Amino acid sequence: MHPIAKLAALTVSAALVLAACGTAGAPAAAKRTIYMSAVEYKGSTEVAKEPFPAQAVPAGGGYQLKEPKDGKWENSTYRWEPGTIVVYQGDDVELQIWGVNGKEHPGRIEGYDKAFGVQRGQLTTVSFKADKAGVFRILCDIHNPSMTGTLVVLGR
Ligand SMILES: [Cu+2]
Repeated sequence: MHPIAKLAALTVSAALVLAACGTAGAPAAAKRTIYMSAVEYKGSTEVAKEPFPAQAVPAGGGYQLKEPKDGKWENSTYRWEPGTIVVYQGDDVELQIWGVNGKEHPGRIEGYDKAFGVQRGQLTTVSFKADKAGVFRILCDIHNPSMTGTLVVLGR
């Protein structure tokens, strides 16, 4: 498994273990400021080294593959970074999201009716009370399905 994938799996595992442990020892509600970014991972190589992929790119805008130009081809994917955030129910959450790549990202948090927009080179603040426990998707409406993060709200 790729080290990044392993780290992501461990992060999700840790969140699930915390969720399964229940409420014993949960800290008092607090303000949680979490710093995130809207990023685009890019990779490239030459046709002479690796053939251009024949597999179609999944629809939704989250994955991009550029046809070879001057013998070189590129690919990229958009992500929220970090992809998983964990808070406790009752916390006042403030997401500070910096737009690194992509002109804009119309985002929203499912289950919290929270919509927001992130622009390149700008900081967007998303504030809400985590009053519902559960696992919620953080979506970008134009970079599906890769730009899907996870908000884990641990119950009390
Ligand atoms: Cu996006």
